[in-house]
This record gives sequence, structure tokens and C-alpha cells, in this order.
Amino acid sequence: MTEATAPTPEVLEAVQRDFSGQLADAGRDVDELQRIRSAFFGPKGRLTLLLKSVGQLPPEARRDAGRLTNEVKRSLEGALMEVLDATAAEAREKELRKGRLDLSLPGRRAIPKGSLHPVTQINNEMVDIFARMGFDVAGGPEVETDWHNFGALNFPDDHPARDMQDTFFVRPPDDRPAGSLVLRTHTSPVQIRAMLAQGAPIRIVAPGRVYRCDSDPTHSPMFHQIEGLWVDEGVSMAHLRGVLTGFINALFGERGVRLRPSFFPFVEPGVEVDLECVFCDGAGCNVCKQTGWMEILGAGMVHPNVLKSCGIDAEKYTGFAFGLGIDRVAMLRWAIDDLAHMFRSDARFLSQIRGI
Ligand code: 2U9
Repeated sequence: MTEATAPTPEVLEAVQRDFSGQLADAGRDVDELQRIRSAFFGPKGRLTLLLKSVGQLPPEARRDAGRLTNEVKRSLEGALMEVLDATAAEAREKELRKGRLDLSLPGRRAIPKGSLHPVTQINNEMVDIFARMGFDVAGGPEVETDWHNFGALNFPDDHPARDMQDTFFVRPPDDRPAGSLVLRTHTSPVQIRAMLAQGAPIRIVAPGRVYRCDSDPTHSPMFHQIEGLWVDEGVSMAHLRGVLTGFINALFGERGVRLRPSFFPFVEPGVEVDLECVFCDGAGCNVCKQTGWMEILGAGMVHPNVLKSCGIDAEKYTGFAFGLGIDRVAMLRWAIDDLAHMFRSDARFLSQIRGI
């Protein structure tokens, strides 16, 4: 509807009434409010046209009519903006309420915590025990020369460990006699390299992967060893017994330890070390085959030929060495009955072995 008449007070009053009625009917309907806005204040809006018509009035009437029309326009526009602002604020509040956090809801299930592999856990613990006794940690290659793996360790040329059946050959012996390469069968070559590089005195442990052609319920073609070596003036079997008893007590608690004579080409004399069975405390059970003892490691006084191979004066220096299978110790520690569990990567098994 357009105003045919000039903006007299009566006309403006009628426009005001009409506006107020429409505003009340519109409520919070944003589309309707926008329609009202353009109907009254848009380019062809009723108040816009009334303001324009002021120019057509006789000059003496223009000032009052202009002022009155502007006042009405400002007041109606203000009223409309108030409703529009309130409507927008309500809509915002509604949105915010939708996204509000409900702190009383139960929490999400925690992401399962990972853990170190049992072999890593035991390895770390063993390395810590030896580190506290002053041993350094050494490492070396897993592919070794025949000399570092066997020759320097006093293995005779015809020793059965050098057989194809026992050792993985990377470069077989017939390609280049004496130039064969093998996957190391023990970590002893690490100590050979350390003695060649550093000489004596030396006190190191060498943890790592080793390989043997063996696969059955108690043997895996790859397993983990930790070996140790202490060479200095006056090192004796008493030091060997003291260090290894201290190690076993730190790992398994105070329990009986015994040494039995044994033979390895790289030590003389050689011993096998037993500890009182961790399952029956020496009473005799199925695990220890009723003996009350379980074998845990091998050791001995380093053979003079081994010291000589590494350029160490065997008249001046003596030393002891030891070796043990880390996987086997982990199995004893947690009463694991099958070696295959160690290498299956089954999270259901691994998650049970946590924290020592
Ligand atoms: C050097 C000199 C001597 C390390 C030794 C053993 C005895 C031993 C076995 C335990 C279980 C291997 O993993 S296993 O099958 N090891 O019985 N190891 S003495 O003697 C050395 C090492 C390095 C230079």
C-alpha cells in the first residue's frame, strides 16, 4: 500500500499503528520481519515514500513534516531492529545449547596402553643390572665373517657348529675358502671386535639377535642373547661367581646358584650356571624335572687363544665371559610355556606381560 496523502500527523499515526500490528503478528519469524523491513523502509517502503513526498509540500509545511516523518521512521526502525536482534540472539543461544558439553556423561573408553615386548623388558632389566656393575654396552653386525664368529673364538675348523645344518651361511665356504659370511650364531663376535678395537682392560655386555638353523617348540631360528666379558689383570673364577650370583639375585631374588663343569671352545674352564627352580623353590617340580634346579647361563674363563687372537697378552690378562638366551629367561620369568608366543606378535598375549 502506498501513501496517497502527505505525511500529516494523522497519516503518520496510521502508519505507526499498522506497523505495530504487523510487528506483533510477525513474532520471531525472521522472513516476516524482513518483509516488514522492506515494506516500510525499503526503496519503495511507505516511510521512504512519505519522506520523499515532503519535498512536494509548500515550503512552510516542509520543516515540521520532515522532522515528524524522520522521528517516526527512526522510532519504528529502532523497534524493528530490537526485535531482529533479539531473534538473532535467541537463535544463537539455541545453537550454543545444542553443542554444549554434558560433563555428566560417562567418559569414552581409554585407548589401550601399549607395552614393551617381554624380550625388550627383560633385556633392559639385564642391561641395567650389568650397567650398575660397571659394564658398558656394545653392539655389532649380524652378518659376520667366519673368523669373527668362529675362528677367533677357538672353534676348530671341523667344529660341528660350522656345519650348514647349524649355521645360516650368507656366503657359503666353497665360494671363497675362509671368506665365508654367516648370520652370527652368538653375540661373541661383538666382544672380539671390542677387544680388537679397545684391548684390555675391558668390561662389556653385548645384547642382540642371533641365528641358528634350529626350529622346534623350544628353539627358534632367530633368538636373543646377552653375553658379557670382563678382562683385566687378576680376574678369576671368584669374580665370575660373584658377578653372576649378583646378577641372578637381582633378576630372580635371593636363591641358590650352582656352577657345574661344562665345555665351550672359547672358555677354559667352562661352566653351566643353575639357579634354584623359580617355580618350586628347589623342592622339585615338572618344570625343573624334579631336580630343584634350572639352567640359566653358560660361562667360563676366556680361553688364552681367544685373548691372543685379539692381540691381548694372555700372560698378563685373564678374563671371564658368559652368555644366556634372553627369550628363555623371559619364559622363566613369566612362566611362558611356548617359545612361539614370543614371536607371534599376538596383542592378546603381549598385553598380559607388563611391568616388571
Ligand atoms: C668371548 C669369549 C668368550 C661367552 C659364553 C656361553 C659360555 C654359553 C650359551 C647360553 C645359552 C649360548 O644362548 S645360548 O645358547 N652361551 O653357554 N657363552 S661362555 O663366551 C665368550 C664370549 C666372547 C670373546
